[in-house]
Amino acid sequence: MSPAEEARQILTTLGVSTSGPLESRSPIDGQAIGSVGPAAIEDVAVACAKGHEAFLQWRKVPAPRRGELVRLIGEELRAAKEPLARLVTLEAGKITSEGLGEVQEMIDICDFAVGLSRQLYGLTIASERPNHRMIEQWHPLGVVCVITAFNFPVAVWAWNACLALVCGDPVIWKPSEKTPLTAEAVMAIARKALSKFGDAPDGLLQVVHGHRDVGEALVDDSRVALVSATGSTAMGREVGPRVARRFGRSLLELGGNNAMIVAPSADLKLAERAILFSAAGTAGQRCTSLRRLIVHESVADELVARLRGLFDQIRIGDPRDAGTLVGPLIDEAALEGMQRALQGKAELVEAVHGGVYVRPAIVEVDAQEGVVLQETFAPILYVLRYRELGEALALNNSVVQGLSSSIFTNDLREAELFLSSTGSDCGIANVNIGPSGAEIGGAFGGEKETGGGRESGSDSWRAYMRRSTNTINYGSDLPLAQGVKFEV
Ligand code: UN1
Repeated sequence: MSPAEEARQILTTLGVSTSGPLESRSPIDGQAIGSVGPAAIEDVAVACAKGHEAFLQWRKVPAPRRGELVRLIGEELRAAKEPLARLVTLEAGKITSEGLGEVQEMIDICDFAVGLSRQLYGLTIASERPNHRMIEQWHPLGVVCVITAFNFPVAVWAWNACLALVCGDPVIWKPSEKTPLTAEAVMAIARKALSKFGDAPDGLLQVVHGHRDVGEALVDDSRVALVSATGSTAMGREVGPRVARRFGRSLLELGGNNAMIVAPSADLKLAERAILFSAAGTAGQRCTSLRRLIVHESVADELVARLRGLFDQIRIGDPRDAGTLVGPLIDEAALEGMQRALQGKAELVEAVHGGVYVRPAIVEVDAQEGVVLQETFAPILYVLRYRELGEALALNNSVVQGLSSSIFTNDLREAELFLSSTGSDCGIANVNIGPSGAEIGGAFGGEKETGGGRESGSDSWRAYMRRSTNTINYGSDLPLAQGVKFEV
């Protein structure tokens, strides 16, 4: 079936009907599979006003009741898992298993957020004054704008939206203009949950489509309390200062240039599998994709030879076919980026249907310089060699990005050093697994030009709430802090 026909069927099943001048093209064959109407700048202001109205209501709903809405969203996602995953495959080009994995990631964060809705704990703090008590409470923050990228067209919304909802915040979603249909599908699924929930305010979950101007209008609107943006470092460099100018908050999840160190004691069979998935999986289009392999010289020849053999066997093609491991790049521009990095040497696989299909590349380099320092959103694995672990750590850390990293070693000292304060400087550091494919339970994000934000698990929820510090005097005196005397 053509992607267009299949998309039409899925959209009908999910009850989505859209039209408009913003076309969505399937990377499978480069053909249009549907379209949506982009928002006008005035629509953004209306969305923000509606969002703010919703906030005034939603913040009064008890958090465990807000969790009930997220529980219902999780149920609807379970019911729609298969068609939504297929739509992700059609619109983003992910293989079937990864499309399903992405929707599972949404379900997982729903479960996490439901539990969290009863655990938005504050603190009790010892006061220095007699008959005083200090506490810290967490309150809803306001409208959250979620800007997402094409490569995780639905899961990243869920990481943000599920936490925002239980924290008491409405969400306005600006999806990538390359993946508007999956966003519409998610909204249709969410609407089912909203109608079962009953009395949620209008404007609690909204989507606005469009290009840069729409994103900018959202970023500049002072009713948006938090802008959570996933995308390139260049995008974050624009968004961060714009939000800061109006003293809004931002949560940035930007580029990665993730490395793996393979030490002499590594289990090479395990390392090979991890490298294959993290470098070639998702056609190298994850922010966590493995881009730099730093291998000890004693195992480099053997490992690189084995990897070349494996990379030659990778089945590349229609991501819907069983057995395909690597689907298409998102578009021609992605191919241009890959060609720039490889000086025109990217190996094109006979275009199965008219999409852009490339063979993941392995490039051995002598030094970490030039393109190796940049994030090219395509399946290119640079290989560097090292002699001493200190050298490998320095290579791992001497790029401007700081998202994810990993080491393969069976030496406890090396593993612990890698995870220590003088080891990897990334937000994510793994041992004996690759840098990609994180679970939702951990905080996700990275340092340096990756933007510093943390989404998803652990205590990332705090970014979606405001902290209130309260001191309560239950005595009949008024002692001042620091022993200050002030009496007439
Ligand atoms: C992204 O590429 O923007 O850790 C997110 C991973 C996924 C999320 C990637 N869970 O690879």
